[in-house]
Amino acid sequence: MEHPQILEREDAAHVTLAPVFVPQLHVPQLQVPQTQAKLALVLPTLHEAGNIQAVLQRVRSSLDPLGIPYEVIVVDDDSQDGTAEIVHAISESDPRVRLLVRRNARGLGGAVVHGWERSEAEIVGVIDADLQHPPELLPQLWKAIESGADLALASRYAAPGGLRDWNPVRRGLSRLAIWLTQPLQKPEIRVQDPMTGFFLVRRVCIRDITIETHGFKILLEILVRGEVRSAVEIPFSFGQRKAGASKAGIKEGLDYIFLLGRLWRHTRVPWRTAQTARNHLNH
Ligand SMILES: Nc1nc2c(ncn2[C@@H]2O[C@H](COP(=O)(O)OP(=O)(O)OP(=O)(O)O)[C@@H](O)[C@H]2O)c(=O)[nH]1
Ligand SMILES: [Mg+2]
Repeated sequence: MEHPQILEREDAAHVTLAPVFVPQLHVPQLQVPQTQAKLALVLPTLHEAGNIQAVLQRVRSSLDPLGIPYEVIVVDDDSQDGTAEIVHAISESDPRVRLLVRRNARGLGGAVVHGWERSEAEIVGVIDADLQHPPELLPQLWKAIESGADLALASRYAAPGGLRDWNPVRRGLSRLAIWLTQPLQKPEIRVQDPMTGFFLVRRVCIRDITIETHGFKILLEILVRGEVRSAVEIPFSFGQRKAGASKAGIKEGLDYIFLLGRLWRHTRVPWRTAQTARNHLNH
């Protein structure tokens, strides 16, 4: 019997190999389960002891029927009002609820990024903890992502959404703030509510950007600087906070103006070259 020759790479090109008979084995088709993308939903909290139990209950009741892997991450900035203790007690009986306490940091945007960075989930999201965002909208947002959207947002401006209880001044300022974003937004994914605090996004779309951690409006930054190719708006009515006080004030307004300034500068250079900094979201 002739032994197979070991050919040098150069020789191999000149050799015509005889066809080899490979017996066809009839292996039964194995059903390989599709790996389901995981959701990490962050609830940023600052003094939300009066709301956190109810919101966690409603979030879990909304996500459970979907049968998806998920984790709910409460990022509390050392509220000292019992918020952390309530979340800790719930997390003892449900490991999908996680508590992260930041001791020497403040800021909504930073809290959200902090939570996203400490998860491996492919889909990340955020919802306010004061029940102004109805958790019952989560299945619709999730379905939009599952159907292929890069980003799904709960929109106060897509009809028939609304700002039920806002006074005319706040309504006007909100409209003005949104109008200012129009030239910044990419035309192909321009949305009506780029400042909502309730949305889900594919992690891959934000892995190459650094999100400003002291901002209040991280969605706008994601829309302008991220790699989002499609966005779906699900309308909803913005409710009243159930308990506690608002943290949105003059400082947040000023932060927003600075954010617009930075994003204006960003849009003057090509998308790609502006995205040099990498953050830790790059899983
Ligand atoms: N961890 C953390 N969470 C914050 C901070 N500021 C606000 N939050 C949370 O972010 C969410 C939104 O804050 P709100 O004060 O309700 O702001 P808003 O909804 O724009 O304003 P209102 O309509 O007046 O309630 C809530 O869940 C807050 O508890 C912060 O500095 N750190
Ligand atoms: Mg609120």
